[in-house]
Amino acid sequence: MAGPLTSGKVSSKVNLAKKTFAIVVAEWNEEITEALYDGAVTCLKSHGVKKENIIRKSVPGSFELSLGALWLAEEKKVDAVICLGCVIQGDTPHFDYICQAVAYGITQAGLKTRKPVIFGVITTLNHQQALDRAGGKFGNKGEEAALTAIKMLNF
Ligand code: RBF
Repeated sequence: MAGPLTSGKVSSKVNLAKKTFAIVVAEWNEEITEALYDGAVTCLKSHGVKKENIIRKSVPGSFELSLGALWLAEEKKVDAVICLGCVIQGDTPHFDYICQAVAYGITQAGLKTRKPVIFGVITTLNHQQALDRAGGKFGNKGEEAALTAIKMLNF
């Protein structure tokens, strides 16, 4: 079984106590996205990020993550944005449209603002696969997203 791609701790050259992170959380599949959020916050704090320097905002669904991320990334005080969502395949093609749109939109938010905007969106065929990636047997993708933000600030 493959383990999480990135987890645990990294050593940071930049002083993370002085960095501000914004986390955008989609409300759809909130049992999953809240677990991703917990993983992200735990990871940031364990790397020395201050509680008061973690901003949390919610959006209705993953489709709205892009605009939420862009608004936050445009704020001067925000150093990196982490987008958390969970899109589960349904019986309609909505899945593909949402996944494609959110991947493109999150990329654009990063390129436009020249700040790390991290794709922490789980896209799965079913609920169990999502659970497995939100603190289950494949780790926590929220934690991985936070670690990725830290790594990009160290680029
Ligand atoms: N948002 C998610 O974050 N995850 C989903 O699995 C999800 N499934 C959706 C399925 C359908 C049929 C529709 C219409 C929306 C879904 N959304 C989902 C919500 C979407 O991201 C967005 O909030 C709404 O389409 C409003 O723009």
